[in-house]
Amino acid sequence: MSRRNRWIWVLIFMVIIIPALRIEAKQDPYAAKKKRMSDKVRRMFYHAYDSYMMYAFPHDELKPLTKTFTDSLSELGNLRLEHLPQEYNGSALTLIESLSSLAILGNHTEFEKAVLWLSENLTFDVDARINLFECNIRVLGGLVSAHILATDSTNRLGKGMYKNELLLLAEELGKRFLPAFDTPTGLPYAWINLKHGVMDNEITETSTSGCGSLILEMGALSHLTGDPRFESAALRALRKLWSMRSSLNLLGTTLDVETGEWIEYSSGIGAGVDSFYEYLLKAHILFGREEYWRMFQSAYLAVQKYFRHGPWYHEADMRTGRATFWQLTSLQAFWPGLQVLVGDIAAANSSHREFFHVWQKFGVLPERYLLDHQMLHPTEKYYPLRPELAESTFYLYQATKDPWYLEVGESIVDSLNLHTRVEGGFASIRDVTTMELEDHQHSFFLAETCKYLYLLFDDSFLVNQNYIFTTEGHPLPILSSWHERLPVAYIPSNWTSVKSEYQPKRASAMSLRMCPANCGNELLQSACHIPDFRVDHRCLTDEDCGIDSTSCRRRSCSMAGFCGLWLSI
Ligand code: DMJ
Repeated sequence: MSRRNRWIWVLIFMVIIIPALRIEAKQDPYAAKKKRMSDKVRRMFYHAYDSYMMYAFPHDELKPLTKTFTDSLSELGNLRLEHLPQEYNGSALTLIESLSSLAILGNHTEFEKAVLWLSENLTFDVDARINLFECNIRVLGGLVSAHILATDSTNRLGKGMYKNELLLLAEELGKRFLPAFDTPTGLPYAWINLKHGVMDNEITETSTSGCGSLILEMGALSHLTGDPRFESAALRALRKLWSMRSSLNLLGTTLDVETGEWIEYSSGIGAGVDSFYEYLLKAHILFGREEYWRMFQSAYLAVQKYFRHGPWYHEADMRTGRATFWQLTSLQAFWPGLQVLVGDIAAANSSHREFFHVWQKFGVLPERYLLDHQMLHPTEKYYPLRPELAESTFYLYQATKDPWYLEVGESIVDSLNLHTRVEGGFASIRDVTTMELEDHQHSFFLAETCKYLYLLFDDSFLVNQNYIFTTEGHPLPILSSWHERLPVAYIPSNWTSVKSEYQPKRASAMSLRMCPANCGNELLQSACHIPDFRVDHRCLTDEDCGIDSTSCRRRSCSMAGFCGLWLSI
């Protein structure tokens, strides 16, 4: 390098690079840590993904210890690819589940390869009995979300290469779901055969989440295809389910789809119910219907009133509200994330801390912990790489920017690498007391666990975008064109729902009510909204907190120093 060139480089370094680094450090003192951690999570994802592609693809899921595969998911049933030998049962499930994560990681090449492969090889015209709920959240949700990501303005796919094949597949699958809803109650069967519809003597028992959390995927499918049948079927089922609530606004866990009667009256916020609550709120955010919000609000208040005990959530009988089972389950850890969407940050923070304490105690979250006996459930000591704690950590960091959540995320990443990483991928834990492993890498590890951990440290995918994540972590964009015109009765007289090109970026749980159109193209805010004193929502006293845009309630300052909505019942 000549002396002159050297001087030019020194100059560039001093004038451009050093100030840029300073600005970056000033803007985000945690930038270096976030970069280091997002790289680490990226490597985790690819270790899981590459291992799947090497040892299991195109089967459903990887068995990382034996480096083999599994298709016979008891939860999901079997799908089958047409062009493969008859004895082969599989749907490349993990590949479908990885699509949106590949897009979030910015891997356009692999995303394109996967989309094109699935477009050519996936079929649903198969004699296979599948679980409606699991197939909906994993396969239909994966396809719908990937279709949207394939057709948005980011040019993830080469021009002209993609001709809506994933949407056509999703539509085909959605049509095959429809016979499940053909019951006297409109509540769908839990199991359906993709070729033959509901089988003779099919079981009539299903769960609350099984029939109450189909609306995001099926609603999105209706909006994308223009065929209203998917959304109608899911909405009819949801309305029927809601009509079965008790006078306390509580629901049970299992029910009969033919008679519409409850089978299990006890319920909580975990297995069999969890995503029902999640979908009421998220459906309101995605489709703008006031009806979903009213259902959610009543359901949420009932949960806080009858299930909550300090930071814990026990189960209760829907008829009496009396506590039944005092247990913490791994699935419940999604709840703080949902509370962030509601704006109930304080409650979210306190439960999240307890879940994290349990994680620290065992190294990961055990499936079930008996709160009343302070011990693990004797047969449910496993940890199948579930995402829920990482998911809530991501939401809480988004809402508060409190670096504590970065610490939590780092600790989750470290535990996963320490206890579950093996040469052939990531293995589930059979027993958290011995850390004995189990030969299974669930597809949600790629769809959710890695995704939420990555987004915690690198949320560039979300900048200037507004997505809602399905219960399986597949992003769906919030579009004003998907928002129903609010029924007249629910529009306060001096407000209007503004439809403009600016709205997709601004419609969110916090800003659904728009101020009158005479705002012009200024930032559209709720008519009642008053922003917090500081943009990072930190506070010293209640006076630093403004008025919440959705509920028009005054926010207050938490003990941890964050503005939030405090629900008092
Ligand atoms: C995922 O398949 C979904 O999040 C579902 O709603 C319940 N939990 C599993 C992963 O734990």
